[in-house]
Amino acid sequence: MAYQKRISSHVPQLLLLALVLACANGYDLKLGFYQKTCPKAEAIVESVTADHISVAPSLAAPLLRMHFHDCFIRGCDGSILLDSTKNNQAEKAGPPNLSLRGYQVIDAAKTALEKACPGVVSCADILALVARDAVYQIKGPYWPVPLGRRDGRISIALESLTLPAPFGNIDQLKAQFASKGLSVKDLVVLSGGHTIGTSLCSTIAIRLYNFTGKGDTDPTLDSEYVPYLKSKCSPTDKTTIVEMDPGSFRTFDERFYTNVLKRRGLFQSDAALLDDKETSAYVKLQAQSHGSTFFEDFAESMVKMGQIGVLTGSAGEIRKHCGLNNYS
Ligand code: HEM
Ligand SMILES: *[C@@H]1O[C@H](CO)[C@@H](O)[C@H](O)[C@H]1NC(C)=O
Ligand SMILES: CC(=O)N[C@H]1CO[C@H](CO)[C@@H](O)[C@@H]1O
Repeated sequence: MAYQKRISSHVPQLLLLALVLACANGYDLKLGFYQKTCPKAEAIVESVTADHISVAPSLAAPLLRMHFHDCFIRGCDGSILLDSTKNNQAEKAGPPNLSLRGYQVIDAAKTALEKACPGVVSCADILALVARDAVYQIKGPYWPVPLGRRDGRISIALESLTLPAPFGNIDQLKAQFASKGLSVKDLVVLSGGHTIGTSLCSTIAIRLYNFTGKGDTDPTLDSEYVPYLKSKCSPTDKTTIVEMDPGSFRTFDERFYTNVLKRRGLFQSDAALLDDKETSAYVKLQAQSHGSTFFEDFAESMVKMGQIGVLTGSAGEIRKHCGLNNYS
């Protein structure tokens, strides 16, 4: 109920966004794609996601990140969901996978959907919906999800190394986003996803303890913040996690930008947002205006991200199990 009420308060913006989508040429996905073939599809995913997020709200972050990883490798085709096989190490087995979790939510939604309408709803669409519903469930922004993605058959561990790296500089990040058809604005807006969730200490160890190989700390990191991070993360720690946005890591808000502006972004890739005129202007604007346009911007950029390299029509397949190709 609360869910419905919160959506209706966003109706004007959502209608506008939906209109923009409907008018945009070249997009093969459609809002309400399953209306005839599986009318309850979106409601089923929403309900399964709510069941999980209500008991484990911290799953929203890795589920959002999972959708990002899926879209950046081979397009949003569910390739991140495929399991490794005897002859193939899948994306899941790549180094950035270590902290991805929440696959059980996707599988639970798939099981419910296969019961309601077998062979109809793709795993790639399920992931796109779950990411949206999970973020909305923790009171983040809501965005319309055009559907009709089909599932890819290929997933290669090594390709996960092409994801943007936490030590990427601004030029690298801009180029990586541009190669997916995403703008500089999309980069700074979507980086705001780091307002929720956690990171492994090992991801920031070099930045804290051996930045240039001389036992030093990244000088761009707020020196008053360094002792806090060091107290959480020892140099060799492989398992501890730190909050991306301390004190507010479960809340989807503009605090990411406040942190970055204070030079407390956890990754070099977050700090790098201060190294470009457009991205740093956006960081400042959101930090100083308490995120005046962050939710709308995030919604818009997520819709764009969700369209990267999608398979539609008769390409790919509708997997029966999200971890397996149908004929593997
Ligand atoms: C701009 C390039 C990006 C880089 C370099 C990057 C890098 C990372 C890294 C290294 C982690 C922590 C992994 C770990 O050690 O546990 C992480 C976590 C996360 N990322 Fe990103 N990311 C980027 C963009 C995005 C985007 C576009 C989104 C979604 C819109 C996103 C959402 C998240 C979330 C929610 C987490 C927390 C996951 C959790 O709590 O388990 N990131 N990211
Ligand atoms: C720091 O980096 C240097 C150069 O890469 C390396 O030789 C040294 O072993 C590292 N120190 C630690 C404590 O990892
Ligand atoms: C769950 C899973 O597949 N984990 C793998 C993540 O990647 C590392 C190596 O990069 C593997 O050792 C894990 O088994």
